[in-house]
Amino acid sequence: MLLESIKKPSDLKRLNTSELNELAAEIRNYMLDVVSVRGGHIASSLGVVELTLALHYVFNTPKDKIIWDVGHQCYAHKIITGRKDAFRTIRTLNGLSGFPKPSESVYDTYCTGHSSTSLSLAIGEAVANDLLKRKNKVLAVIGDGSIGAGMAFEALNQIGHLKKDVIIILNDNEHSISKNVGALGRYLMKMITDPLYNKMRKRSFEWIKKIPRYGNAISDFFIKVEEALKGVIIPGLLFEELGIRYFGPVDGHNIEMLIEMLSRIKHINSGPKLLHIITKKGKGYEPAENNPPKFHGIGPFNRKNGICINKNQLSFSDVIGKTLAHISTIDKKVVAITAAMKLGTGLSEFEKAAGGRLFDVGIAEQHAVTFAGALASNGLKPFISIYSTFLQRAIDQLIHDIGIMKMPIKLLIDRAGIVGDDGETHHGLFDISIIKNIPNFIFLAPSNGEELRDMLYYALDYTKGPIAIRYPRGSANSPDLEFNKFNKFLPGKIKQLSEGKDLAILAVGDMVETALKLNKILKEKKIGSSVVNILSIKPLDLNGIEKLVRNTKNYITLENGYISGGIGEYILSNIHSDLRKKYLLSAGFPDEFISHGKNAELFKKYNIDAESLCQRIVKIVKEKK
Ligand SMILES: Cc1ncc(C[n+]2csc(CCOP(=O)(O)OP(=O)(O)O)c2C)c(N)n1
Repeated sequence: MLLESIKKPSDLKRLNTSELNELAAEIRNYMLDVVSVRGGHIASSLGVVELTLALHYVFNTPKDKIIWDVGHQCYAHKIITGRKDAFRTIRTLNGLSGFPKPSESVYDTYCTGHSSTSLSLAIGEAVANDLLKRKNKVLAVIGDGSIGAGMAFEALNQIGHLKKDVIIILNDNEHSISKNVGALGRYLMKMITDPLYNKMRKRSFEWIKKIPRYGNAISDFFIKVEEALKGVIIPGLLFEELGIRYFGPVDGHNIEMLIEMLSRIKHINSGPKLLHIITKKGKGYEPAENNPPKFHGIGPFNRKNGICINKNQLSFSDVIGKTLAHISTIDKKVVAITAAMKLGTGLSEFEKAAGGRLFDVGIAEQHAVTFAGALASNGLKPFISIYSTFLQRAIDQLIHDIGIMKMPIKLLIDRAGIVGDDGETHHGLFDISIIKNIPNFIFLAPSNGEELRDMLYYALDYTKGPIAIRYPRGSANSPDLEFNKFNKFLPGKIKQLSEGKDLAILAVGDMVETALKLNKILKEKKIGSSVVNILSIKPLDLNGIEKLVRNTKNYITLENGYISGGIGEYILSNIHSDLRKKYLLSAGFPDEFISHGKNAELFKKYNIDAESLCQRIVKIVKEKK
């Protein structure tokens, strides 16, 4: 096994091309072994094995810096940078992160997880290099999906302007998670298939082969000649026009060619360069090659046939897709919007029913929100679904383009709360504190699929302003739900689920389940509790809460979000002052970034599972006496 001998990237340098290819196969095999058990972002990682080897072979990492955009494709990088054995623990509590993390390794330049940050980081590095008189190389590896995001364009704008020594590797596999969308994607596709571009590709490779690896004066001369020629062959080439020298497209699975190209590009010291490589998402594993969206981010699967191991229960996202699919047939004003997350948000179901009324805007959360605002202002009914963590990108749009003008969008906040194995870049812990503070919003949190469905029907006909609904990852606990029926829902009313005089448990969203478990455990200790499902974060039923708390000895709040700025804090500062002394605790997450692990493990770690809460309550009550 060659892999056993690779303890650090410099070990690659003694391998020849055929050994590097052998190593690539071993890495794929190992990755599949681990990820079929742990789950993870296998398709993107399988696609960049050769690229990873070529980059570490040609460049002098960690001095030269590789910045992986999103970072979900970093598995081969982790394996060859001294973390081969630890890779078995990926995405588990206290194990390796599924994304680059500088605290884990000097080879991980930045924490990433959200897309399209690599180009800004790279130009920042390059400017710092200049100012600090450092000579190292800076590389950003960005996919064809991620380069379409606004933030990447903003960085390209500056990169082309400043003309610093930045190397961009554009990893083009024609996919974001699903098939890539948008005009830039179309443009890249044209480059790959158009005969004119193909001619230019050959020429680009021939010319770069003529650039001497050493000797700046000579290479400058060759660059000028090549530039003049490129200008004649394809005057409108987007990147060239922006001031970024374009090379490619080349086969991203051909290690020899990658090494050749990268070695020569490395020695062009002036100005930004972009190497366009073509890869296959899921390369080397047939089920993933055949279905890249399924294997983009996947739970444990049977390695032999690619079938997922966990049985599919109806998730909150499924409820969204199925309910909206039905609603779309009865109301033609309904449209749905996704920012490159059609599958994860359940909206592929809507697409089947409503076809042209699903808009996938690409990785463009900010644009998605403002776009939805304009649709709403024209009388359409936009349901826009975004994961809580990615919605952080669009906070200004929610305030400026939606809140102020009371645009009646229906904002579906998926993966709200902790999301488990993806960890700190992906937990959705900020939305409560932000959205409940934007005036004019109604803000709801169902605890199960039935409530979510009823809220969707309510949102359909609500036109006075925006409605946001937050719901977690995972099972909606509503197995036989029907989507063409609903119960009338009205915001601003709590729902009491049990009665007890000792403690009021005020719970939001998926924490209602924890509250019910807690109620049972407390009962065994002869402590009676009233469990309350808050349902409506805004307007909050403060009267209902006060009435209930008045009749119980103490109260606590439970939410899947940060304590600071959360609902518990809000209730404590707004509840009648007489009742404040009944407050015991606000359960939620403390002021720190929450790492990865199973949700249950994380709740336990932060003492917000039912058993820990019971112990905390008993202790506080004792201390109070
Ligand atoms: C701001 C943001 N929105 C959405 C996502 C979810 N997401 C993760 S990877 C990905 C697709 C990236 O496509 P591409 O850059 O082409 O990389 P590939 O996986 O195809 O290699 C998306 C949409 C994200 N990470 N960040």
